[in-house]
Amino acid sequence: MKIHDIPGFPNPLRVRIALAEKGLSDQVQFVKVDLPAAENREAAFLAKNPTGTVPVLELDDGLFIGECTAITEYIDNLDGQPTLTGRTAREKAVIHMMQSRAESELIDPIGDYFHHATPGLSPALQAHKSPDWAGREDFGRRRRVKAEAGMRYFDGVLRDQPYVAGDQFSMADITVLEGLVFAGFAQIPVPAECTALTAWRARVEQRPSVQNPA
Ligand SMILES: N[C@@H](CCC(=O)N[C@@H](CS)C(=O)NCC(=O)O)C(=O)O
Repeated sequence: MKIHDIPGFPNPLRVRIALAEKGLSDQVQFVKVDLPAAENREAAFLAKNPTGTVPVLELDDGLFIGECTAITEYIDNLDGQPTLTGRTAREKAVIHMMQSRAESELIDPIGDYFHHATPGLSPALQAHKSPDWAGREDFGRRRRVKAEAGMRYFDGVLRDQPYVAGDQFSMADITVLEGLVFAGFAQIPVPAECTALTAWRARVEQRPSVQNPA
């Protein structure tokens, strides 16, 4: 299988950490997509993923799968022994609930802030981000406020349990972690009072998969 992405970026890292967790790092061929040059907005890439985002998984039969959650589900279930996405109906439901919150309350609003209220990645890519929309900076700032509220929400969660979805590390932890990494790029600090979130981050950053992603 192939993964179309760019190394070191937060959403690609979500899948690269999952691959390392599953011991599948050497099963994948990576194809670099030049985001600063807006290659992801060209027709050839949009044919693979109409949303124009990376990562994209390409299976050997030619099927393209976008979205980190879907890609993680695929790689986690390849060996029939999922460790990141839940085994029972209950585990799956809770992990997907927290994964969805990690996206809607944290990593997605941070991305919106980055692209709408800062210079973003490059002029070439920014040209695709609603340049004529007068309210874009205000939108970006509101998304930052939402992301900061998301940090406080996850801090509260982690005061009561060791991992984002309960007692076990899961894909929701990977998403919150990369949300915080993205916040660093976007220069959104974690509020000082979020001590449980900061302590959890220090702990999960010690995992071999985070230290050495695919
Ligand atoms: N919901 C998507 C988000 C992917 C995403 O936003 N990726 C960023 C890189 S970190 C991207 O491709 N940005 C390019 C753009 O927005 O044009 C997923 O889960 O895969």
